[in-house]
Amino acid sequence: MSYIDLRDFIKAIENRGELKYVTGANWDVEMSSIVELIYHEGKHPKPAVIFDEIPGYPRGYCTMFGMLGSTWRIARALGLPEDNVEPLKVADNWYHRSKKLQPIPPGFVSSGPVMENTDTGEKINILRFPIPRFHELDRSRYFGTLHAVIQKDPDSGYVNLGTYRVMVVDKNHLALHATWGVHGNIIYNKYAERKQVMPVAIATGLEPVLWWVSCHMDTPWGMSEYDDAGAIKGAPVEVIEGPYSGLPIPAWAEIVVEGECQPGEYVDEGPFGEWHGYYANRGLATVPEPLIRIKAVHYRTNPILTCSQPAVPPHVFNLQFSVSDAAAIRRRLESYGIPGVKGVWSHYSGSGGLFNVVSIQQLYSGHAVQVGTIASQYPAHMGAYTVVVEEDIDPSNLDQVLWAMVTRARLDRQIHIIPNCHTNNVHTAIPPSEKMAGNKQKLLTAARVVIDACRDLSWKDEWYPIARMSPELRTRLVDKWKSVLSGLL
Ligand SMILES: Cc1cc2nc3c(=O)[nH]c(=O)nc-3n(C[C@H](O)[C@H](O)[C@H](O)COP(=O)(O)O)c2cc1C
Ligand SMILES: [Mn+2]
Repeated sequence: MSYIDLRDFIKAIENRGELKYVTGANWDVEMSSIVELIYHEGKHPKPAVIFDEIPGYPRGYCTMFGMLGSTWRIARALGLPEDNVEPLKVADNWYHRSKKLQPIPPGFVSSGPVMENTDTGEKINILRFPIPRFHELDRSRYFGTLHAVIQKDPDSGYVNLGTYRVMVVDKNHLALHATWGVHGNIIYNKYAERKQVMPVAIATGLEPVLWWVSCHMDTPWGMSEYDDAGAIKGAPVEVIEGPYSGLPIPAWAEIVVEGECQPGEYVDEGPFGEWHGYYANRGLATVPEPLIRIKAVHYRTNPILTCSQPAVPPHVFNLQFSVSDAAAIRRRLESYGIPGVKGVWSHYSGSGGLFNVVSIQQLYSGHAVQVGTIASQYPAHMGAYTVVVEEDIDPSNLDQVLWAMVTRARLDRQIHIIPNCHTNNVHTAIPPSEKMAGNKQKLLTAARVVIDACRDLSWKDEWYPIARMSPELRTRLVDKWKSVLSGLL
């Protein structure tokens, strides 16, 4: 990989012309909202944004948003070809590369840049960093939004990295929000049931591969995201044994917090605007979540706090989920031995993960339903629509997908509602009253829908001809009528 840390990656972004420096923006909703404007309303490719000279903070204490907000940045981060960075091409390249990866465990080193400064005891003050408050209705500032929460499974000893938002409680306490079913929640519950203290580390200012593996659902339970990151990087991730937690912490991160959760210690968390554009846990009410007591903060000189701004899509991290989910779904279909899959895309206006399209060459009856049903279960935590289209439809082109949906499906037969699938407490169509039993959260399920937008193979010989110009006519026309068409197409 051509970069070792975030700073190296930033240099490459700058050389490419995809970096924007902004000075003078406030930590209180200004930085995040500027990013929201760019990502919701701006033109592609959208820049990574570094904020410096944040009022109340020393020059050099920066934040960075949009690390992987363009297809070129994703391609560069994952070691993919950079000549064609069309979204579907990048997803396709990632699918082919990800199939061949072999895990590489992390390598321990005695020290690294993150140890340039360490605060402990009275010196601990998490607010020494320009931590944003992200949305106008958020109550608190969030330290962890583009980061890894590092925990060890007490049974197997495997080390998990996951992006679970981390709220500032006060200068030496944080709150952890790991929803049901995510690996960090499973691990937390094990310590809590045994009434044991859980060591935890939070690393931010990550290089892009560590961020990629931490926030996507692709790494299975029991496999360390460190090993997955090593596979992508082609070399072990350098880690230091955290002096206060015993956990392996990334040597090249910008900031690492070491801390612990005491059994039974909770604190009010939220509200926080989420990835699908809503305050969806219990609306604007707070929810008790595990408290983290900070034991030590390690950081580089002039640290860069990396951030994500969840918002109404399209937002700053939708694109990377489109690429990751597309490849993950395709590999899962393949692992079932299913033939004929031509392409997969997860639409970013579907919040990333909630509107997924698979194109297939139909090879047998029921093929589309088989594909759709399996694909519908990824991502595991929450799902909505999976649309299966034929191979003449580009799954990333919503115009084409909609055309197939409205013309090729017999609606009474080809929309399949699968009830009782897993969902979690941030489902936006379940009212708050149904999420609670007294003051206890209920376990929830919800339906997922498979739309088979493929023509029925059983009368293939009679399919209505398509009134679409042939590729030959197109090529001839574009050539002959260049003078009329140039600038119009
Ligand atoms: C910006 C961002 C914020 C996220 N916040 C949370 C969160 O607060 N809680 C959570 O459970 N998952 C959150 N996720 C999703 C998890 O990171 C994702 O499910 C990941 O797979 C978790 O790792 P795991 O599979 O090891 O559990 C977030 C993802 C992103 C990109
Ligand atoms: Mn995991």
